Amino acid sequence: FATPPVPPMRITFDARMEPSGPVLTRRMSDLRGLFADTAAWEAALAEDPVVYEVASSPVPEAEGELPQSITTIHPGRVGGEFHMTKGHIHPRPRGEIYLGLSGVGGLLLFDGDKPQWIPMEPGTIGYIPPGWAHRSVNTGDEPYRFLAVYPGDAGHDYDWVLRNGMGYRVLSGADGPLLRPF
Ligand code: S6P
Ligand code: ZN
Repeated sequence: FATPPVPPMRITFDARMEPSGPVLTRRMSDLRGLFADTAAWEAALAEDPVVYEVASSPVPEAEGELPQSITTIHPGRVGGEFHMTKGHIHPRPRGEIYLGLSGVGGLLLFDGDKPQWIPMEPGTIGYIPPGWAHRSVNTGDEPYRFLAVYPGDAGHDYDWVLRNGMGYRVLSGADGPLLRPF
C-alpha cells in the first residue's frame, strides 16, 4: 500500500443523499472545450453556474481500497446539450459501478471505437468495464445524483476525453435525449 489502509467504517452521505463530505465543485468555467456550442458556453460564463458537485468518501485512492463518491449534476443545457461531467478514463484499466440515486440521466461510455449509452434512474446500476471512458449526463429537469464505487488505484485521465471525445453528444430532443455522433 502506498498509503496506510483505513479501518472498517460506516460512511454516511446524509439521509437526503446530499453531498456532505469533501466536495469538489465544477463550474461552467471548468468545462472548457467540452460543449459543441462554444458561443453558448461563453455566454454561460457570465453567471458561471455550478454544473456538478462530487462528494467523496474518506476512503483513500490507493491500491486495494474502494473509494466512493456521490455526484450531483444540476439540470441545464448549453446550446441544447445537456449538463454533463468532464468525463475521464482510468489509466489503470479498472471496472467501476454507478448506482442511480435520484433524478434521471445517463452514462455515456466510449472505448475509442463505439459509444454506448446507459439510461440511468434511481435504482439503476450502470457498469463501466475496464478500458471504457465515461461521462454522466443529466437528461431531466431536476438534479441527477448517483453513487460511484471504483478501485482506488484506477487514476483519472481527463485529457483522453479532450483528445478523443466521447463518441456521442447528448442533446435535448422533442422525445427525450438525442444522441448525436461526433
Ligand atoms: C470516479 C467516478 C466519478 C466521477 C464524477 C465526476 O472514477 O467516475 O466519481 O469522478 O462523477 O466526473 P469527472 O469526469 O469530472 O471525474
Ligand atoms: Zn471513473
